[in-house]
Amino acid sequence: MATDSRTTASPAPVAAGTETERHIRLAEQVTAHNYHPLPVVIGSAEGSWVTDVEGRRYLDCLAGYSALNFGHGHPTLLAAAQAQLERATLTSRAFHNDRLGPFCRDLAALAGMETVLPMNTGAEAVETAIKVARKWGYEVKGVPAGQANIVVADGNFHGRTTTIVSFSDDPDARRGFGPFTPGFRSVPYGDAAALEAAVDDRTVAVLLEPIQGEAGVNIPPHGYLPAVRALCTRRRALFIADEIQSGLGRTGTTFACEVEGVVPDMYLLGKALGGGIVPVSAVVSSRQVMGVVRPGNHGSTFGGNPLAAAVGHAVVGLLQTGEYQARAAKLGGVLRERMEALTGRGVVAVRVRGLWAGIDIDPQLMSGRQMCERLLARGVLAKDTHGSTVRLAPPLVTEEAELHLMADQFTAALAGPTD
Ligand code: IF1
Repeated sequence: MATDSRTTASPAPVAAGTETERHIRLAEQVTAHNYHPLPVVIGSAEGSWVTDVEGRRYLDCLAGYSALNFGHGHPTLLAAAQAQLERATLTSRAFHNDRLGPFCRDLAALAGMETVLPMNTGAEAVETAIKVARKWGYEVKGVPAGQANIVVADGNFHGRTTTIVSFSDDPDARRGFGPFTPGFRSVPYGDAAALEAAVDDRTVAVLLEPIQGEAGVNIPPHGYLPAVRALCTRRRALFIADEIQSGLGRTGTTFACEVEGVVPDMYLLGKALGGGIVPVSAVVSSRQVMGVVRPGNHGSTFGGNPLAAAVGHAVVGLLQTGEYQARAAKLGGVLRERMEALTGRGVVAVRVRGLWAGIDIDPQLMSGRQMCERLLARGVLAKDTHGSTVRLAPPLVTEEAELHLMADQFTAALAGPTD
């Protein structure tokens, strides 16, 4: 794995006649415009680094929105995938396969839970959790049929399906996609009193990100998650923690909920569970909750396939040692120190948990997108989120020297664009 990380790109604007321009032009012609990517065309990747089609290298500080916690091409994960590719990749759930059981056993144990329902994307895990919580509400809690409600938080991001955007407050995610799925109510994130007021006898679940990712690494007040846990226990509602982005080592612990000693009734996992190689997601819970699901209720063509299970199992193996969680916690201190030093120098606020940061750029200075364009020119890949926030989520394999390199370029980018 290349670790010579001293060189960084200094990409010029997209020059005519280059490979970069050719690829971007082709993509604009033949793909739907549901994204506005930065003008870089990645050809290869290793560890925390990617190389574009012009041969320029960039430090990847987005890491696939935390799907690449273990970096690009982690040797253990590649080996697991390559070995399984030559054995069996898909069997459907009409039959058993020899990878699913060991994966689910060890994932459940990692989460301190009993049962796993394997899916593929994060949104599928969220949709699965909504269905299971509703069915549990009717069959176990005794909510009248069709009357279940689920409480969510303002500023949430749980995926892009029609039901999920039904409870989003992002106009761009909702406009033009109605009619929407009923049965959801939203309250201010971090406000335990508002949550308590919203929960009633027909509330089957509270669905929250322990730290809101798309909202800009929005960390709730200390005590909020324990209050959610206590409320859900008291009102017999399921606490569903969406750890699809915050989980699997990103925040310095296996799950973000851990930092306040909270155990939800369901973990929703995805992104890094697939090692950045295949889509793997899962709902992890107790037998009592998952017991409401019976054959024919739910499933998917690829959910629990042997290739996904083999990679997911290797990911669980990496997390069992605690090594990556410890790295994220330790290096997160470096990230915090370097970013907080920029407060008042173009940065107005910094939020850090583990190797995950939301940096609010002074909107008077530039937008988050402009900052990401400046970082691109300095060989650092990052993604803005709403307004002028830049999200930083480098792979957990990133070296301390690489974090300092990123921070040096971040500091320089605040001062001005490359000449
Ligand atoms: C895009 C955002 C991040 C998630 C949480 C569920 C899902 C996600 C907490 C759904 C997915 C992705 C989606 C991707 C970009 C990225 C994203 F900007 F969209 F909001 F990370 F913040 N729960 N987040 O973060 O998982 O179905 O995508 O596998 O849609 O552009 P998915």
